[in-house]
Amino acid sequence: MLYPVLTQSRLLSDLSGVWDFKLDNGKGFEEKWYEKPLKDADTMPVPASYNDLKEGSDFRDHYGWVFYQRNISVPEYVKSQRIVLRCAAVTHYAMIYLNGKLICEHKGGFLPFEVELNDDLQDGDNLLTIAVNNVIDYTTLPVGGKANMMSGMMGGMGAGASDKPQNNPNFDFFNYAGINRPVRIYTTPKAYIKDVTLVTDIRGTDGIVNYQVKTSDTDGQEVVLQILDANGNEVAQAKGTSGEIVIPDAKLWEPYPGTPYLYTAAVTFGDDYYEEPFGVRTVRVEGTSFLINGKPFYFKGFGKHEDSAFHGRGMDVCLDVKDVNLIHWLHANSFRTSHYPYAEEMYRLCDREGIVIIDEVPAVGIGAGAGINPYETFPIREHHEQVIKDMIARDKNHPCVVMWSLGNEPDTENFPESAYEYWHSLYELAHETDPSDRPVTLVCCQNNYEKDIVTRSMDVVCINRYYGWYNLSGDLDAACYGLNLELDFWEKQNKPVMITEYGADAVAGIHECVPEMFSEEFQVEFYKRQNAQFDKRKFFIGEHVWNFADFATVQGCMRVDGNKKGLFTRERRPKMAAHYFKERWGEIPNFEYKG
Ligand code: E8X
Repeated sequence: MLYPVLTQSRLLSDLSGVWDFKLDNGKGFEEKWYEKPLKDADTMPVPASYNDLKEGSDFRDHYGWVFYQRNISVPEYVKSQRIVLRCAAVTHYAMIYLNGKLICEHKGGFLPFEVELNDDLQDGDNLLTIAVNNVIDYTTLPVGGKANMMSGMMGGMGAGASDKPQNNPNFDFFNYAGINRPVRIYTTPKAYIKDVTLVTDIRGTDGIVNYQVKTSDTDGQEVVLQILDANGNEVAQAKGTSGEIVIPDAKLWEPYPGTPYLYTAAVTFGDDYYEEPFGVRTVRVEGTSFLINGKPFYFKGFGKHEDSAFHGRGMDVCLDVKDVNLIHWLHANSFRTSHYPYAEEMYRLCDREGIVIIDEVPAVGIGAGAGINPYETFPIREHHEQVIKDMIARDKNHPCVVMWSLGNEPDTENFPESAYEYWHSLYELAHETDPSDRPVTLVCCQNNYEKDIVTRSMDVVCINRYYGWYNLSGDLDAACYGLNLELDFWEKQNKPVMITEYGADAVAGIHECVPEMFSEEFQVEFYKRQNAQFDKRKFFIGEHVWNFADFATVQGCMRVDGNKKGLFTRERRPKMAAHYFKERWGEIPNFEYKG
C-alpha cells in the first residue's frame, strides 16, 4: 500500500489535532453514538494512545470500545477526484462511520487501511466517528491471555478473582490503544496509481530495478517511470506497467556511516503522479553470513518499542528523529521493530539515515504454557497470514528493511511439530509474498534448543537469551558457561546466528562497587562478559540489546515502573551501558567484522 504523499496530482490533508472522545459505557452501539455528536465528550489528541492522557484507571485500564469523533468537509473543487480516508494505525480494531453509516472495519492495530469516501460524502460538514476496541485475546495479535504475563509468572494467582473484564497481555509491553497513527485524507485522479513495486539488484557497476506498477484501469493511459537521482535529475526511464531498468554507475544504499543513497521512482499514469524513494542494494544469506551488497554485515543495535511519556504508542516523529540520532551516537546500525510494525515515518527516516531494520509482525504471545497447544487452540492463523502480507505490502520498497520477522518468542518447545508446521508455512508465505525475497526469521525464546525444530529452519537463527538474568540470575560465570554450551550447539547448524534480545534491568542511578542485579554496573558487566563470548564465534552475526530504552509495561511483581532494560531511560538519558556500547560499537565496522 502506497504511503500518502502530496504530489502535483494528489492533495493530502492531515486530520491530526484534538478530537472529541468518549469511553464506551457499554451502551455506545446500542445508543448509536456514531450517529450524532458525542454528548459530554472529552478531548483527545490524534495521533496518540488515550491511556495516559486523562487521570484515572478508567482511561489507563479501559477495556473495550472508545469513540473518537470530528467533522470533516472537503472543498467542492476536489469532488471530481477520488477521495480516500486513510488510517495509518488504529489499535486494535476500528469501525469507521461517516454520517452514521458504517463505511469500513479493520482488525489489527499496527498497519494502515483506507476507504474511499466519494459515495458517502455530503456537502458541508460530515460527522466522522471512529470506534476503537482495545481487547486482546486468543484471536488477536498480539495475544491476550487468561491472566497477564506478570501474574502468570506467579502461577496466575488471583486471575479471575474480579468480574471486571480486563485485558491480560500475554506480552511485556503496555497495551496502549487508540488512534495511534495519523488519519489523513488524500485525493487521486479517478484513474490512479494503485501500487509500485521496486526490486533492486547490482550488476557490475550498474543498478538494476525491476519494477511493477499497478493501476486502477489497465487500458487507456500509459505508465511512465522515471528514475531520479538525489538531485532530482533523471538517470533512467521506462514505459509500461513492468520491466527492468538499468541505472548506469549506480550509487548504492549502504548503512551509515556508508552513504544511504536514495533514488526516486517518479511514476506517471494519465493525470496521476506518485514518487517513491528507494535505494539500490541487495540482501542475501550465504553460509553463515548475512550479506548486504555482497559484504558480510554485523548487526549492532537493539529491540525497540514505540513508547514514550504522554504519547504512549502514539506516533511521534520528534522522538523518532531523537532515537535515530542516539542510534548514530552509539555507532549502532540496526534495530528490530519489536514487537509490531512501526509507523511508516520511521522507515522513511531510516531509509534516509542508513539504519537497518528487521521488520516484525505483532505475533507475540503465542504460547499458553505447558499442556495447551496454542497452534490448536488459538484461532489466529488467518489473521497472522493477513498481517504478514499487509506488512510486506506496506514495507516492501524500503531499502532499510533487510529481514522479516514472523513473530516473537512463541512456544516452539512444548509442541515442536505443531510449531514447525505453523511457523514454517508462514516462512514460506513470507518468501512468496516478498517480491525482493528478503531473508525471513522467527525470534525464538530461551528454550530447550535441542527440542525446538523451527528456529533452526529459518534463514537467520534469532535467539533471545537471558543467561544471568531470568536464569542463573546474577551469576555471570555460570551465564557464560550456559551461553557457550548453547553456542556450541548453534555452531554445528551452519546458519548465521544473532542474538535479538539479551539484557538486564538497571534502574538509572543505582550504583554499586560490586555489580549486583539492577545496578548500572551489573548491566555493563552482563554485556561485557557475553559480548566477549560472541566475539569468539565467526557464525555470530549480530547483537541486539534488549532494549534501546526503558518502556512501559503491564504492572507486576517483576516490574518497577516499567521494564528497565533500556540502555537509555524512557526520557532518553544514557545509562552506563550506553557509554559502554558507544565505545564497543565504535570499534566494530558494519562489514567484515569477523573477516
Ligand atoms: C523481558 C523481555 C520482554 O520485554 C520482551 O518483550 C520479550 C523478554 C523476556 C523473555 N522477551 O522480559 O525483558 C523471558 C524469557 C525467560 C527465560
